[in-house]
Amino acid sequence: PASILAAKAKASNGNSTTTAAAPLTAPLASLLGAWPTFKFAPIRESTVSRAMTRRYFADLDAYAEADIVIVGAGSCGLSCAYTLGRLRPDLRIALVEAGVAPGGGAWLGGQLFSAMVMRKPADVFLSEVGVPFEDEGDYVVVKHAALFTSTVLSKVLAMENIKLFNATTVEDLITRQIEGEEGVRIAGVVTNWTLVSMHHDDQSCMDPNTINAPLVISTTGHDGPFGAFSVKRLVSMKQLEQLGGMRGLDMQSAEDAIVKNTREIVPGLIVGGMELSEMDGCNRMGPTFGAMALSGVKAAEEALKVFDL
Ligand code: AHZ
Repeated sequence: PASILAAKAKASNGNSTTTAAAPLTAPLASLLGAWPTFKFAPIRESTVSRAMTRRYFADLDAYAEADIVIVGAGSCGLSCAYTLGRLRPDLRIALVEAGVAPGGGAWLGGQLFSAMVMRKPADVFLSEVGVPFEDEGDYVVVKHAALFTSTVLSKVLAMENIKLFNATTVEDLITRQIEGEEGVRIAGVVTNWTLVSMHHDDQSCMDPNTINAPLVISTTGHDGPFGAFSVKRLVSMKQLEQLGGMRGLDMQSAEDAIVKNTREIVPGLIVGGMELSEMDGCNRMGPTFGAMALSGVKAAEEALKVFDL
């Protein structure tokens, strides 16, 4: 029945495609036409509550001590998580994202347009994760930015050693004094539900939670309601004198600079993606995403170097 439905759909819209119809798997196909006798398996409401909360609290417990925390699950943070997760399935990686929907600005290619542009050689990352693209010579085009984001996201979420804590904001950094030196080492993050973080001005004392980790990778994007979080905090805690401030748009130079400068800023804190433009005073690149993917890859490489992992 499934292949008949697919064939009918093709016939009715009149569009001819070269893609062959793919039959549904037998268990799903067996539902088609069987709705009159259809019934879900039984369940009690508390079972659903426990199925969710038991797992979430087990994750909170396990990830209270992580190996790496990635702050921000935009295009850079997700690319970094993918690379680390592939190379080191033994590391426990917490990915903390303020939004309910991970992906940052990478659900659209630019303005409200769908297609996402990546300059070569960032196409190697698309091939690695299995995102199809059109080759236009020096650059490639993914038909919808959401295809990039959802594909990388699905790979990251499927990795056993990565937990995404979305709707969770990093409110502060955990610091340790380095013995005999002036500076601090970053030793984890301070978290809160994003909805709580947004109400610190009108509700009193809603204390946060913490994740200890020897390494934090911050990819919170350029300044905005949530962006450039870690580098701004480094200034307010006097670990950095001032930020360079993101410069105007220069596609040609901006992407190389972001990838090359992706690095450990203070001990225990690597910064990548557009957060780095605020730190270093780099140009923005606007709607071309290759640097975000490859800055994520470089941040992963730097992370493994820092800890000699
Ligand atoms: O919600 C933010 C977004 O998903 C998240 N984030 C920010 N602050 C956070 C905090 N705790 C937890 N304190 C936080 N999460 O970080 C993510 C940043 O994603 P993004 O897409 O904004 O940044 P990116 O550096 O990955 O990609 C930038 C894409 C841009 S901006 C740009 C330009 O303006 O010219 N060009 C490109 C390609």
